[in-house]
Amino acid sequence: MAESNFVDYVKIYCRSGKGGRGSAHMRRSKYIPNGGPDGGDGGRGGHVILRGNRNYWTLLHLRYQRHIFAGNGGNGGANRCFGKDGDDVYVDVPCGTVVYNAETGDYICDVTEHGQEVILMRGGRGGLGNWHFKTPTRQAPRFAQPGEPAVELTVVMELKLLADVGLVGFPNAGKSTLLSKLSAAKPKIADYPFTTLEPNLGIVPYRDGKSFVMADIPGIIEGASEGKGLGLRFLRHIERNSLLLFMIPADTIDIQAEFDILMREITNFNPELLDKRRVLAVTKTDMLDAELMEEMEQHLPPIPHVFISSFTGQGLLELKDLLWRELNEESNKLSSSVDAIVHRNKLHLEEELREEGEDIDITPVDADDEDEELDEDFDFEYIDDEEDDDDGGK
Ligand SMILES: Nc1nc2c(ncn2[C@@H]2O[C@H](COP(=O)(O)OP(=O)(O)OP(=O)(O)O)[C@@H](O)[C@H]2O)c(=O)[nH]1
Ligand SMILES: [Mg+2]
Repeated sequence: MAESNFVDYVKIYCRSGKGGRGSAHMRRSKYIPNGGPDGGDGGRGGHVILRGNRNYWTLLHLRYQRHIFAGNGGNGGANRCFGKDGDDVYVDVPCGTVVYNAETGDYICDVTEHGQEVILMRGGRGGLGNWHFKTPTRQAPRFAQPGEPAVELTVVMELKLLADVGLVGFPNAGKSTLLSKLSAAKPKIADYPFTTLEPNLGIVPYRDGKSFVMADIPGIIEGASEGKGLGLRFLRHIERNSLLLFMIPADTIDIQAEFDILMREITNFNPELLDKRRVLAVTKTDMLDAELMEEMEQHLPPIPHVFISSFTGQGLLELKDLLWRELNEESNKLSSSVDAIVHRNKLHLEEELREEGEDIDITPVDADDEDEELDEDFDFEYIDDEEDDDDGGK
């Protein structure tokens, strides 16, 4: 899926800025020969900050950005001059981005709202200048604090779509057709399995100007949680939905069995998904008559259900009512479920990388390269050996 514009996975090497050094300058002017220490503090290193931006829908803009560096803090100067703070780097990400440590797979943070800012990596603090260290008995400290080092880390950013309703079903169940009927989205529809290769979102208008968001993800087959079909790649997009709408065609021989397979796959993927509300839609009912429907009703799984047909429009209003009712159950608000969601650590990271062909080697750029250059203009007066240790403490 190399050419696809739907990018929901990127790996980036990030580094915050290091703190500037404090200055160890001694004041000397024409008529003040021993002016005492007047070295200023170093500036703070720049942070790497993630910012939620609702104008982005995918991580496409970060696809070819392999490195993100924040600016280093400036060194302190004579006359108690502070060093300049390093430039912060803002990384705009779509709402719903989750960040993991690429080496250990640990969950780091989560950006869910427009304008939300999360400091991914803090810049190092600047060092204190020598005038902080003067005491009555040590009037000329010829040392200052170095700045804190930068933090570097390779992170994986994953997009988990923020939708209210997630459509879950086997390929060809009619998921995309339903989305195209209920919303203005225009997903590809065809009578072969795996028509949908990447998730589609649609806004479903409801009464009185209200609306909710529906996500159509590629079909799930038995073994999907182990990587069959399109695998678990897209299952994460239903992790955040507050409600799962199961879709099973009316011509299925054993609806209960299909439902069980779908349940098994999503629970294998993430057991937390069991806590979500579930609704069943029996689709394509234009192929059934009323008698058959009644008979079928007795063998359905024990969750709220509707019979729908995207072709005739039968049951669609009823479905919207049911979805709206379920969405507004107090226990089921999207906001609360976003907070409550537990993002599993990415234990399966390696496999996933291989599967996605994303394992491009990101060589960390050596932070030490610039050190010499910075040290040159540093007005540090080296302390005589017999004097205090350079420990910077009071
Ligand atoms: N008779 C009938 N056919 C339907 C209905 N809804 C969808 N179909 C047909 O079912 C086939 C599959 O529909 P899609 O919407 O592409 O199914 P999907 O679940 O999105 O499938 P994948 O994207 O492959 O997972 C298409 O040929 C549709 O025309 C319906 O209500 N009645
Ligand atoms: Mg589809």
